[in-house]
Amino acid sequence: MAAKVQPEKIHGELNAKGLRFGVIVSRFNSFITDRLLAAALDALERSGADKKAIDVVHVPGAFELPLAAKKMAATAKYDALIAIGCVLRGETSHYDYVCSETARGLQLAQMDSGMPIIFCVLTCDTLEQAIDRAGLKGGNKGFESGLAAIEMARLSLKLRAGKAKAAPSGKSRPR
Ligand code: INI
Repeated sequence: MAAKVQPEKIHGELNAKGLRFGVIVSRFNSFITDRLLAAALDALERSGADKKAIDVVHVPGAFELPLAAKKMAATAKYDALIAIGCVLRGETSHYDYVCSETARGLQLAQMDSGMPIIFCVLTCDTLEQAIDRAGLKGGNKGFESGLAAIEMARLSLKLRAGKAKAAPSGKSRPR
């Protein structure tokens, strides 16, 4: 009988030692974003990140997160970024524009730069829903984002190293 094929599992370890992080935080709804930030920093530091290896940048609102993230990614100083914001639905369509452009802009910045940018932007109908996700019933999305940043930073380093191994002479494999 043929031996079972065992696929190689590749993942990023949750070890932040030696990694550098940039965190961009929106001041709008700071009652929520301050709590998300504290939990994200807690996750990074408890996983071994050095305080001095984390830069925190503040922007006015969620809509400003993508540009700041793009500029930080361009410095190539970081292994991963975390974008923190909280958008609460109001009476007009403003909410929809802010949500969609923030998500789109962050994804574009991530894909253009190749640097992991973690989406820690709460998009909620009510303040209660946001509070639940910033340290109450729903846990804390900031903490989850910190862990996601570490995992993606490690995975990116691994995939980069794998690429170098596959094509040592700088020649890429034909597709
Ligand atoms: N910014 C937020 O981060 N959250 C919100 O809920 C919000 N609302 O509802 O208006 C918000 N608006 C500001 C926006 O992000 C920009 O800072 C502003 O439009 C200036 O560009």
